[in-house]
Amino acid sequence: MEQLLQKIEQYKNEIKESIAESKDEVEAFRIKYLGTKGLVKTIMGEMKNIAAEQKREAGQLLNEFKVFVEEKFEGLKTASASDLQEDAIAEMDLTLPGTSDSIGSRHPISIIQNKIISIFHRLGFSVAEGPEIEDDWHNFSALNLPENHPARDMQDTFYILKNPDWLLRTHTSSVQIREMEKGKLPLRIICPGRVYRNETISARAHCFFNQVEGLYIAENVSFADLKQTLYFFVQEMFGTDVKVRFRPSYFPFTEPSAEMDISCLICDGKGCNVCKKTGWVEILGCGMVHPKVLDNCGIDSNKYTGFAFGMGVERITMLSYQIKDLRLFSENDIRFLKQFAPVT
Ligand code: 2NM
Repeated sequence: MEQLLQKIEQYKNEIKESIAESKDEVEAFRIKYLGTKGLVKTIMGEMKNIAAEQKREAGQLLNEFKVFVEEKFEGLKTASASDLQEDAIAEMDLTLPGTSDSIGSRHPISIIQNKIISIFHRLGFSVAEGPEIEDDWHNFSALNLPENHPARDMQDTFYILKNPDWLLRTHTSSVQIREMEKGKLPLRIICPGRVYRNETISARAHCFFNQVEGLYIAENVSFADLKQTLYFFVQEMFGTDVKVRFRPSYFPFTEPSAEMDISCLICDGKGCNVCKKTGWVEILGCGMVHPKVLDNCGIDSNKYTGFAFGMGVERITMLSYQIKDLRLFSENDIRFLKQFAPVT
């Protein structure tokens, strides 16, 4: 027993001093002390030479010794690992430029839609939104589209077959009807959003696209207010050099109605493919809200007047970035999308 105690003390001192400078040396320590033929196993074998009345005490001592060796082994392992790490850091060139994360980019439709919203925001318009699945009243009837109007045709409108009173909205005017029905005047809103029309998909048309429609209703709103508002919009959107013209037009929901052209940005009005050699490109439709529409929404058309306008966001985006095929907007080709301003 005395002998065993002495031996253990001796080994403990030896082990305490052990160092390991590499993985191999750590492994050598393990084999020497903790392996199947290692010192701990050997010394455990000496239990059989211990007198029965001392076995209990000796067993405890040996166990403590085993734990001591295991703890030393764990210590060597972590020390050598952090040594390796320090070596790696020492070899690292901290002056090299970092690799930056890819943060993606805004969709061009979103960029232009946000720009349109911010221009009208400065004129006191706020954003209103509504459902994409609409009923016949908000999408057609309230807007003075007669029962037999071609726009209601199955060929242009996606109807929800389960309930033919329901459809996918064909313009965001339906949102404006909902806002007028709330009865809070004056009203000054723009309605951005996706609309649906059953058209053959081509470079210039799609079955879904985005619109921004505007509406201003108050006492004494005039066509001059409409012209000045849209003129301001065009200058902010395309710059102060661009020219505008209004042409008379027809919509069931406005009277009088007009379409607005801007001088062609591509050829500066000289004539090219984009403007079909006319020097002008159409960018929106507008007019004074038809008294019948106001009445349909419970607004007194003798007291109030208003103007409205509607534009296609895809069209304005194509003009802004010279994009020739609007199918690019919905195909999610990363080579196209990554060309636009990064998200900030
Ligand atoms: C256009 C052109 C002209 C329009 C009318 C209305 C409403 F709800 F007030 F009657 N909203 N939008 C309108 C007028 C839209 O888009 C080419």
